[in-house]
Amino acid sequence: MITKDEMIGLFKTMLTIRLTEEKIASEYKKGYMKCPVHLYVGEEAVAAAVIRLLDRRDYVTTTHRSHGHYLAKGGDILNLLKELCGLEDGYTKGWGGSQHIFAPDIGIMGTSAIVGSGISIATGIALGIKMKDLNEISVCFFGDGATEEGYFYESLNFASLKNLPVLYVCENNGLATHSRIENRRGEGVEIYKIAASLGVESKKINGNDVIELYEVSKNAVKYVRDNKKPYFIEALTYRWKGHVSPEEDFGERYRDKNEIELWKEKCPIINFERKILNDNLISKKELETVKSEVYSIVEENFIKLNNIMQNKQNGFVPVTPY
Ligand SMILES: Cc1ncc(C[n+]2csc(CCOP(=O)(O)OP(=O)(O)O)c2C)c(N)n1
Ligand SMILES: [Mg+2]
Repeated sequence: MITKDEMIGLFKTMLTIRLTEEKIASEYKKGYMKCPVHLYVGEEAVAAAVIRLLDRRDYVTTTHRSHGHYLAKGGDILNLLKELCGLEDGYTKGWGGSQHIFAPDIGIMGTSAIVGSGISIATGIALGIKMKDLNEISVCFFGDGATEEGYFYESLNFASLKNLPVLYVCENNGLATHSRIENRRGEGVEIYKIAASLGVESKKINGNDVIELYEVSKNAVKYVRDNKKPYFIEALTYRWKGHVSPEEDFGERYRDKNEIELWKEKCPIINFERKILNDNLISKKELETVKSEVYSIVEENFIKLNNIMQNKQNGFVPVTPY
């Protein structure tokens, strides 16, 4: 049973990610942000639920679509924005940009644009944890496309063989750039079953239902930590925005607007909000207070960024001229 504090925490994290991502999308046209952005809008429940169950010392690796994981792990909003602008005081001193955030102080051990690479890094971290006999766990987020890379098979096989404390979280949005999963995998092939065939305990769940995610992840995190063995979660979800664009991209022959609209009805945040209000787990007033708190925090960070960038306007050159 989920407590009220946990519920509010999940809501705050999902909303922080959503508002930050939407604001990045709307500010992008100002031209301050110098790197490509792969936005996480629509998939927030996965990062919020899994990462809330981790300790600060636990390790996370993620992908080109990493802002949500970074924010859920406690990453500072302004530092992320500075990184997107190529500023020297961003998390990777402006060199990494959106796709290469590295924040070891909060356990973000690297995000990478090389699809699938985080899976092997997380597995290596888990091997290190085991060799040092530590109690941390290694958690790895990646997309369905990454499961088609060699890293996936080699890493899961190794983690299974060596009993490594690693939680693999596949965010299956059914898309890899503009390629649909049904055009990439044989009929009836299920990703979580591939993991199981390699000897890794695995489960497929609704990645838009934050409560189901939280409950399954709670067991998974405990399983990995207590047994020092790998676990695999396949979370079914969907990205609303373009693969690498602040805009929605439909009509590119890989999906139509109707499909995005159908998934919007399954919005993880709105549905969670509806549920907790209907079940009287929180009052409307209390929820409004939480919302305006999150809204103000996100807004304040963008105001700070705009001030910084306006002061730099004359002759500003980002560290990495993308
Ligand atoms: C090794 C490698 N191959 C191809 C690419 C180009 N690429 C970038 S993102 C991407 C799709 C990844 O899809 P998925 O893993 O499902 O993540 P999603 O974008 O859906 O979150 C591809 C093919 C790459 N960056 N690295
Ligand atoms: Mg995908």
